[in-house]
Amino acid sequence: MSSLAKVLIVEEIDLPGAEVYYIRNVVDNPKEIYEKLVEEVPWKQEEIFAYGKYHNQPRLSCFLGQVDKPYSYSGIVRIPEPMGETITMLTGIVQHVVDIVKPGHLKYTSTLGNRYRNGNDYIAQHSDSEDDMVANTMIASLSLNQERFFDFHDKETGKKVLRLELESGSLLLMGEGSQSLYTHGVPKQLTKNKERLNFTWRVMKENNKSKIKLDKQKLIDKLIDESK
Ligand SMILES: O=C(O)CCC(=O)C(=O)O
Repeated sequence: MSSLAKVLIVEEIDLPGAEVYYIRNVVDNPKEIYEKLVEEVPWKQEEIFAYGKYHNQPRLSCFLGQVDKPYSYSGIVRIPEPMGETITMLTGIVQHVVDIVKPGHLKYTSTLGNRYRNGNDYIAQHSDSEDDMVANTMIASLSLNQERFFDFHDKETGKKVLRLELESGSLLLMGEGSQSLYTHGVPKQLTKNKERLNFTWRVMKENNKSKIKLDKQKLIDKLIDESK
């Protein structure tokens, strides 16, 4: 069982117009947690819809949380699966840290997990859909095992303005301004060949089904397949 690290230093990241914090060593046993989550989480190779066709995402992923709050992005819709024991425990820790940094913050409903199998896996520059999330809530991003670069690009100029290296056991909090002014992404890093897990906790809106862009037959097939 994990516990919250005893001393937390909240580093304010200098990104003009955006509220971003970085906190190292939020959990005291990241390696053990990583190993549990590789086993416990229903990792999937998802497809995204881009340039008129479906492509495999360059990583594995999962979406866990409250079942009435699906999440749609990149032409796909994710129906949440239940949080297992370890993610439920981590949700408590993440919520606790966020309650300290941002008193009165809403309760997290969901977490999106990404599993980067090696340095070839990545997530392209993007910003997370604010329409699907409750306004003025923070995305809380926990990294486990392999450290990887995490880049912010200015949306207006398209230029890279900040590179962080997210360490195992660290939590990055992205608040107001971080999605509207910047994109973020984890580039390929061929020298970093250990596996990395990342979970981003979000406060999702009550019912965002109207945003579903996936074509209906694909969604029906997916639901039938998942219920087998
Ligand atoms: O892996 C990461 O650190 C970032 C993940 C991310 O940007 C996302 O899930 O939207």
